[in-house]
Amino acid sequence: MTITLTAMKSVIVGTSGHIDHGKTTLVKALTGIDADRLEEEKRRGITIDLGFANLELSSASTEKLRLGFVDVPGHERFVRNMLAGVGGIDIVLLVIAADEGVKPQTREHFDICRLLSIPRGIVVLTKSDLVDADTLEVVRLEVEDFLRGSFLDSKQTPIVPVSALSGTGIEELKGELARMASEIGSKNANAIARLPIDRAFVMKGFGPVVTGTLIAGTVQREHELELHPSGKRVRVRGIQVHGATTGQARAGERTAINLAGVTAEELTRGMMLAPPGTVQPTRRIDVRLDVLQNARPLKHLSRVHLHCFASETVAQVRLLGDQEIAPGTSVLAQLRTSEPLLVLPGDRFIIRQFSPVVTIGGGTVLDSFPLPRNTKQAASAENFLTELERADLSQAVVLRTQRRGAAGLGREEAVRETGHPRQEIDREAQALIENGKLLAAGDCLLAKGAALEAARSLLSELDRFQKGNPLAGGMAKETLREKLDLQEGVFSFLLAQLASGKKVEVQGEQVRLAGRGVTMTPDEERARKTIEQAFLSAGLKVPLLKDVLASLSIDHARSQKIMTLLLREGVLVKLGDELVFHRTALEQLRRLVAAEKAKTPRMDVGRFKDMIGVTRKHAIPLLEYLDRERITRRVGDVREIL
Ligand SMILES: Nc1nc2c(ncn2[C@@H]2O[C@H](COP(=O)(O)OP(=O)(O)OP(=O)(O)O)[C@@H](O)[C@H]2O)c(=O)[nH]1
Ligand SMILES: [Mg+2]
Repeated sequence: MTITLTAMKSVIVGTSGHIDHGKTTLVKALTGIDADRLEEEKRRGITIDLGFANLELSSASTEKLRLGFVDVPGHERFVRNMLAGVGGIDIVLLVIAADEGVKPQTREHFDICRLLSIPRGIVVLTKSDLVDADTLEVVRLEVEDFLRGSFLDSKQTPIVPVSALSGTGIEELKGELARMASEIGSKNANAIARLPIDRAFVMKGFGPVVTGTLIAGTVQREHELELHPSGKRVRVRGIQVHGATTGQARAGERTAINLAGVTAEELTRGMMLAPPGTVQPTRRIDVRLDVLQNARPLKHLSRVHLHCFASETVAQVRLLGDQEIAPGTSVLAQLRTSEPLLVLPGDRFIIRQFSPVVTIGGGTVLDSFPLPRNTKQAASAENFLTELERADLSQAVVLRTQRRGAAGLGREEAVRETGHPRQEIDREAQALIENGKLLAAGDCLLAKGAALEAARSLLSELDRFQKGNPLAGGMAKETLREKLDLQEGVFSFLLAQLASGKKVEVQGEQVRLAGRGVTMTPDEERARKTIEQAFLSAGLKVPLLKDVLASLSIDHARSQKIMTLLLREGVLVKLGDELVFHRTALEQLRRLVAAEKAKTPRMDVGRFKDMIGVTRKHAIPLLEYLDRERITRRVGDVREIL
């Protein structure tokens, strides 16, 4: 026997429409499932919260289709619940009762679907049994008129009259659903997984369970996920897709996850699950904002309710330029939310008036990590967003790198900002580096212009320092980096570039302009010779450093610098606070001690003193020096010559 595994395509269908127009009844007629699961819903005969059902269909090409239904409430007071379910749906069933026609929540739900860019839908005229053929025709014309020019224009999408009572039209509707569902392309299962939680509850014997429509990526059993916005790490203990246990859920599936590592109290609707350490919630979002034709003008600093997928929060609207947005227009704006929110570029959202609460607009997330800006920078932010709006991933990476200037864009930041997985970012970055559009500075991406500018500042900073400190012979790398306020990776990259271009010379921890070492005046040069000579001729019986310096004709600060230079070059060696030796003297000492080994391999301090003729005060530091240099080794009170 051979087993053929038929790939099942999952498609999410959401209902929409005015209260009592027959949404829940329609879902039941299609699936056999009553989506009203709350006792109160049954008692009052209305839907209050989201309901779920599923149905398997075969398309004309016998492809297996699994339809997950999200049934929403029509009551105007429960639009917020409707909003929690409508994000992530593939097909909307706009339900309009034939005996009532277009009503307020028909309009509001339709506006919401449009603003969320729900890609396709079917208009269902329910309760067709309650009207005669002429009335049905009139309603159909009214509905066609209402939807003209929209994504539900009757030229591209069917209007199906049904009666749940008699069953008329139900099979036809299933046929339309199957046809439409089979046209939907498969979703990207490799994207960063995101599950907006629309329900959280405890299942006896299992613990906390969350449900939602997996809007992107794949979730696997036993994997770790991060709960946003709390940042809590949780483990996937079990997964169900459409009520069946499975090892993984993929984008587009109605998913229930049994979680470990979290209590039910820590879970609520509106939270989002994603792979750990990839994406992050934010409170500032730059968006394209559309205000509905029938809304009031939306003023700068207005407070609104913001809905995105299952989440809901209050946000302040900050306009970039104008003082208000006229109805029926669209502008770029920033939303500052009162709660942190996990959103990514391209996500759609809805805004509702603060009070009275009605839907007034919506839009698209462009940038969930805008850089801080003042009013003067608003214009450049507007340019950035306008370009970003049209950009593909590669262009977005370039734009986001450019705006970071010399700070560069870390790859993890690129993941967080774009919402694309690291692999994709690396692939785009590689191509951009290869074709010369961006530079790789360690883990950072750097725009060419920014790199050139930073290199220029580096050289001029170095030049300024070296001019001011001619005896320093260069600048400490770390000081220069801090001065320029550059990240480690970017700084080392620039130094390496400038060094290979023979613009600078790096020596240990020091950097200097190429060919620009120490420059000395004639009296400094003389002082240097004097110091060196003083120690050279003294051998091991060295004079006090302060006496040598006092004998010079130059000021203390300059003589100190010359000392530093001599020490750095290794001409002089410092063995104590005031104790300095010439390199040659120490070399002679090493030879002397090594030769001494033939006579006797051990010596105490006394013998060492006699051997080289110095006081105990000098003998000890010299012996310690020899220990460090591994010429001798201390064993108790004596030194063993190695
Ligand atoms: N005659 C007739 N009655 C219907 C039909 N469909 C629904 N109804 C009735 O209309 C009433 C409302 O139906 P629901 O399915 O609860 O309406 P709903 O759109 O889900 O309502 P909310 O969820 O509260 O917005 C119920 O009494 C149904 O029996 C139909 O095709 N024909
Ligand atoms: Mg209902």
